[in-house]
Amino acid sequence: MRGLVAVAGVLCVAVLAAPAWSGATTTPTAVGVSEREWSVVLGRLKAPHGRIELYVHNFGQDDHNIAVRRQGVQYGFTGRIASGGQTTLVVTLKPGVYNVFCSLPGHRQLGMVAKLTVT
Ligand SMILES: [Cu+2]
Repeated sequence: MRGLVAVAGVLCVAVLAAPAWSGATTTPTAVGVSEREWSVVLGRLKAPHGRIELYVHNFGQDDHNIAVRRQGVQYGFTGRIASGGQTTLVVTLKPGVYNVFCSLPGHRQLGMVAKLTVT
């Protein structure tokens, strides 16, 4: 009986460790995002498709936010982030090139945009 329990335990571990059947990326990818006047800098420029966690930090003196958009479709956005503040934005993205930018009026035009390539 004790041996049966041990085998069952090993099977459980094997199932948990097995890769996802879908083939999709299951481990979220963290991407740091630094904002200031007037730039958006990404900690990495490429990320595998799937769940992506953007850790956004506003190093600027003004309020900013972050939006993720591709070909006119918005995939996520945050509220205003005060100077010195930070927030996390979780998005699920397919392969493609996305604009990560501040959507407060005029800020993108001033340079607060970066491109994230999802592979
Ligand atoms: Cu801004």
